[in-house]
Amino acid sequence: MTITIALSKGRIFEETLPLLNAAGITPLDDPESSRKLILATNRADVRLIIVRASDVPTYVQYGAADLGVAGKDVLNEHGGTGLYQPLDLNIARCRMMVAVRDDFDYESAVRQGARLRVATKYVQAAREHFAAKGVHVDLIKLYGSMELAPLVGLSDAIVDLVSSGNTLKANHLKAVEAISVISSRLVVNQASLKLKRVAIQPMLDAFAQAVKMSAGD
Ligand code: PRT
Ligand code: MG
Repeated sequence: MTITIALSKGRIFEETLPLLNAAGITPLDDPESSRKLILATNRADVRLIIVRASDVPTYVQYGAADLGVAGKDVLNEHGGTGLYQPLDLNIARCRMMVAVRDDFDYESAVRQGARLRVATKYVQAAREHFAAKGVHVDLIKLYGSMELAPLVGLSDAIVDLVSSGNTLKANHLKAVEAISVISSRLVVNQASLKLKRVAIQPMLDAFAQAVKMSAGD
């Protein structure tokens, strides 16, 4: 019985490593230097697959991976169909925010009931946020580099993730609203959890224990 875990390169892989170690799993390759998309681990029955961050829920939903780690942002856009989400791993933390150009008066635009053009990768989250506020928006779907959109007149505002705030600052943008706090979740294929419970449950327990330890209690 092989267990396949889907991860994305970069911060998710790096911040999941200590949790994998706590569960006795060590990858035999580094995805940053290896071109392999399937990584063996010290355990013959556990392998990792490296996919785009936004593709993690899809691999797990269809059972191509049994487990995965995905940001709440990604899970919200995906919808979560077929996924069991037992654990907030409390990693890759950031905030989803509305941002505009430094010189844009967002408050008065909202107060005047202006129709705002909002560029974002997070169309679902943006739609929900502005609908709840009663603000009319035209959403423009982008796949990255949202920060550019207000600078070249594509949009009035963006909805993006912010951690240090340096990217906004470097592009003369300011955050004007917080939408939600984001962290990454463990996701599990619902059928895998039933059929491979003997192998998966100890991993879930080890992850939960490691998360608890890193929270300092
Ligand atoms: O890069 P790719 O298009 O493949 O996908 P991705 O950008 O979704 O993947 P990745 O690895 O960059 O992010 C994976 C997950 O990390 C996201 O789904 C989030 O849940 C989480 N995360 C945490 C972040 C950030 N912090 C973050 N700061 N994801 C992206 N960013 C970006 C943000 O979009 C902005 O462009 O970093 C920039 C802002 O950072 P600061 O530090 O300048 O504020
Ligand atoms: Mg990225």
